[in-house]
Amino acid sequence: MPPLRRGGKSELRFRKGMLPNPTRRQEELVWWVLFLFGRTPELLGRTGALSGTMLEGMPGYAAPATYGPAGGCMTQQKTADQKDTSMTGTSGSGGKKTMTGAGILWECLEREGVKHVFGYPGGAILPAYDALKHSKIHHVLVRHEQGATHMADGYARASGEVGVAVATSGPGATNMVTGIATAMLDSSPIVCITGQVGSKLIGSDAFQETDITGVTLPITKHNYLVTHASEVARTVREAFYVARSGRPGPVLIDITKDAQQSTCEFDWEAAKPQLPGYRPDLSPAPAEYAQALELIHNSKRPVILAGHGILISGAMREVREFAERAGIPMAMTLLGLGAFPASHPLNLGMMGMHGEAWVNHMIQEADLLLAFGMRFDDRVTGNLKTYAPNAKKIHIEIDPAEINKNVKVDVPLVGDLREVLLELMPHVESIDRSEWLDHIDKLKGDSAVRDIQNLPDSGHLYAAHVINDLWRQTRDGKAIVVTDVGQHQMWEAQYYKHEHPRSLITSGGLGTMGFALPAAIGAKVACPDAEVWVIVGDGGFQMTMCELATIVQENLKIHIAIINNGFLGMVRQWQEFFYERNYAATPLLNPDFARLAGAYGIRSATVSDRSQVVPAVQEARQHDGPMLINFKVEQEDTVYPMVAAGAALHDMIRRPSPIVETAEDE
Ligand SMILES: Cc1cc2nc3c(=O)[nH]c(=O)nc-3n(C[C@H](O)[C@H](O)[C@H](O)COP(=O)(O)OP(=O)(O)OC[C@H]3O[C@@H](n4cnc5c(N)ncnc54)[C@H](O)[C@@H]3O)c2cc1C
Ligand SMILES: Cc1ncc(C[n+]2csc(CCOP(=O)(O)OP(=O)(O)O)c2C)c(N)n1
Ligand SMILES: [Mg+2]
Repeated sequence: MPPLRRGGKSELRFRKGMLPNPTRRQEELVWWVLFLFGRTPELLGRTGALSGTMLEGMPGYAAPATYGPAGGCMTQQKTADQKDTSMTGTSGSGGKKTMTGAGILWECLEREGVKHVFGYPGGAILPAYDALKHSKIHHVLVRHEQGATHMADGYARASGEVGVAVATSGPGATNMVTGIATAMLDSSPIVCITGQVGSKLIGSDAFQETDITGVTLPITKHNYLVTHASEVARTVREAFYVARSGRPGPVLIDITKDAQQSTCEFDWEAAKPQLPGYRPDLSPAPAEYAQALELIHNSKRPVILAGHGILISGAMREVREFAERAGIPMAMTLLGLGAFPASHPLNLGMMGMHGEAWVNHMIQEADLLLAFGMRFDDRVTGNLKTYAPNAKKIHIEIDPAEINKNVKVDVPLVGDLREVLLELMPHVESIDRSEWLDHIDKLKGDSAVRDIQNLPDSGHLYAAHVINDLWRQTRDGKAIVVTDVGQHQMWEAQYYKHEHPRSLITSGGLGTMGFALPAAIGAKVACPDAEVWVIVGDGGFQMTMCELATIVQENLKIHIAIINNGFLGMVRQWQEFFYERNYAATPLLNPDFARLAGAYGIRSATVSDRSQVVPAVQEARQHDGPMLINFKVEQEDTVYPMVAAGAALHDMIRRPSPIVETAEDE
């Protein structure tokens, strides 16, 4: 057996180390015992149900939920176990034939349902690239390996399927690190394949040798070093299984050059994943359901905290039914936006650092919080000591390592959200909560909130206006908006009303500048018929703008809105509030973005007046190709409200201007 590096180990270290929970400790002990005496039951930390075939028939195994595209635009990827094997080439599903490791790699990817990969070649991965000529898979040549990982990530978030990125060893592999960490923090299923130097050279500081499994140990759900062709098939099958099941996440497969070049007998059936210890069947105990129901029925001021797990679980319908039946209003995390229609009367908007003021107040006043597939990120809770002090907490979560990690909960329901809600639903009583809902309405009305239509522009162009106008223009369809990180990202969350699942793709946990442009390419490749908009800052755009060439090469109709404020705006805002306006290293000297686009053959426009916003957006939509719009917006504008780091959730910095509006901005 080749040496294996287990991401699971690091998860135990990082995730469980934070948990003073005795069951976590027991799990850790079990893990070490098994590690010493056999194969590691890795992934105890970032667990969740391993779906698929390998545990079927095992005593106590309950088939996990089918996580599908969950509102995505494609049909679910199917493994060869599920699909017609006639498409899989000469070997058939049960047949054996002698193949190179490189050939097996592409064959297995095809059998896993992969249609597109994003990659960049180099010496150690050349055998794989050579074998690509026999594959039906479409390879998208990127301009930087970070872009490949974000594209795979965008592909996964748009479609609900596994995205694949490929790179060579050494610098190719290390360039992937940011994209892998981005996917890890947001539970996005990607598989990254890297070439590695020949197995005999490992450890010799060979040309372009990097211990990429070591480097990515803490930022992958799992990773593998493959040193023999005979391990390729099993590893690829396991990697997909791990990436897409339970709590999704990135998996890296590092394959030595000789493993790609040498041959072995390929046997798909024999390569079935075998992962004892990876727990697919976590579900709450009946007593926990009963406790949860009691809390729900006794609550007078409940709030649902709706997170990304709704989209991952595909639980949109169940969440809606639950909220409507129980009459419970819903606050959204940034990554949950779109999981519940923005226009639904029970949808109150985003919570947290830049969430709606009334939403944060409601959370602080609530007597019950129901966390649905969200992980109480610090951007969401503010100071934990003062967080929702009067509320009991129910946490429905697939990863037990998230329970009690940040916020101590009264009732944990560990399992797939959709499955858990289906169990709960028949027992949920309809309760009149009009008093609580009326109170929230008042809170909303009395708040000094944004009414973007009334915000005077006095000849200036505000980012909020641009984004709100963009929403008005595109709301007729099901546009996918991919944002970068910064002020524009928060304004997008506030002023673009997401009605549909997977219509917002953004880097939340790692907050990776440079994410948007490549992630949008991935989304467009996954959903070729969708209207795809990039909303990106002038700073973040310059981090991955080389991928404009990829857009042109692939002939992708992607619309790019640069919110050009001449600053690293979000950092400038922190300097404004907390560093006495010392704008150290935040003003940007920018190129002429429109001319830059022109150099790539991309149509472009520059807009600095509000009256030009709608015509430019319309032109982009009508144009038969990509278009970049450089929106030159107000330079020193601020995102409100803001919960300062370490402040209580209700202690928000509010807009100082006298503009007092209503929440109605239609
Ligand atoms: C500049 C900036 C500002 C930000 N400000 C805000 C803000 O004001 N408000 C805000 O909300 N966010 C904000 N964020 C984002 C924030 O950092 C987090 O990324 C976000 O809050 C995480 O949302 P989440 O917990 O829903 O998603 P994730 O972090 O993706 O967590 C999803 C959870 O669901 C669980 N899960 C997955 N699958 C299932 C399943 N099938 N069943 C049950 N559970 C499942 C996972 O295990 C995980 O615990 C900001 C980010 C940036 C970069
Ligand atoms: C790769 C990376 N480096 C640094 C940061 C820290 N950071 C967060 S927001 C921000 C400014 C973003 O500027 P810009 O892209 O122009 O967007 P704006 O905030 O102006 O809308 C910076 C530097 C980050 N999130 N990611
Ligand atoms: Mg900027």
